[in-house]
Amino acid sequence: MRVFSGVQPTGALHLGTLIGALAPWVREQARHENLFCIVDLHALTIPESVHPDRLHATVRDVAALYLASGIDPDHSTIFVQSQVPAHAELAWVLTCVTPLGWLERMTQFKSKSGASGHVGAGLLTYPVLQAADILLHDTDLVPVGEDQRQHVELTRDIAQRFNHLFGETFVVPTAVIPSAGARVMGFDDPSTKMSKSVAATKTGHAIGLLDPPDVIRRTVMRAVTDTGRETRFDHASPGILNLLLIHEALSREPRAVIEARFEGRGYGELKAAVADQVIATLAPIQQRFTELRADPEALTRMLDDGAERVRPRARATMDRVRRAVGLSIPPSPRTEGNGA
Ligand code: AQP
Repeated sequence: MRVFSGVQPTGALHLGTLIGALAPWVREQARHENLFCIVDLHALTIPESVHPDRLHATVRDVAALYLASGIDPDHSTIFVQSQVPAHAELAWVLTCVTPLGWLERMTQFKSKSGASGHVGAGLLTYPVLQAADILLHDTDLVPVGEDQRQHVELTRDIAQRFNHLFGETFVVPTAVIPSAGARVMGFDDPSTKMSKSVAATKTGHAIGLLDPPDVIRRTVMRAVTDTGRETRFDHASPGILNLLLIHEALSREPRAVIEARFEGRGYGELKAAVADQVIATLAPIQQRFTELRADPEALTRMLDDGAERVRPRARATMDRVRRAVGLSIPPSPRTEGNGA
């Protein structure tokens, strides 16, 4: 099976990104052929939040966090989306076959366009770029957090519509959502998904993967909860359930074991245990990140190499797409010297 997934370099990666995406990628990577992308074109979707002087460094930091979290470059290819221009080329073709109503229905578009002062067209169409990211590489499986399920469903719809209009061209991919921790909520508000953009403006919302232990402990201890003592998964209030789910995702213990541990204890004990667990999980990641970051050239070389490895398949898919819709096929890069 070929796996594709990615993260936007839009800010500090948080515990939700680790539990919902990076950790499941690492757990499954030996079983599949994996492509893990840093989707920097997506980072332009809200231009007001782009920092041109920092984007490049953020991309490298995300690459270092992939490696530090356990992505093994011998099993998995890591590359930067904008280094493979076929992603943008395919996105245009797919935009032309995507009905406007499908995009207007996306819940992320609705929530982000409501929060943004002015709405760029990219905010509406970026799920099509995401579809192109996935379909370009003949992806079978897309491991993502729950918030991305709708976008992978859209990708399937776009692939099927294209195949119907122009003949079998794309593999129709399947979303893989983790059974534990698919939607980590904000510590300040357990009704909102933990997200980078909220974390950038509110303290106490998220735990960044590079946060020091004292910040982690403070954030967890101040997590919004109710005033009761209920620590069973099925009966807990949203704030406590969020802590229990984080505990479950990090410890990989059965729910019954976790419930027995905290039965009849106060919320303080649960919070302290979760804080300890998050600190212990992040410590080796942070140490490895610091080592990797000390050699930015090595990270750049790895990313260049990753883009080189994925270009031939990207080119083959684009040749298939061009043939299907009747566009001419450009000459081979071997004779012309230009990549896909
Ligand atoms: N809170 C979360 N719980 C579980 N999984 C999550 N993911 C993100 N937040 C959570 C998963 O992480 C992967 C990468 O996401 P992304 O950073 O590319 O985009 P996003 O989902 O839009 O993340 P944010 O933090 O909300 O970023 P902003 O604020 O920039 O939009 C995906 O698999 C996602 O499901």
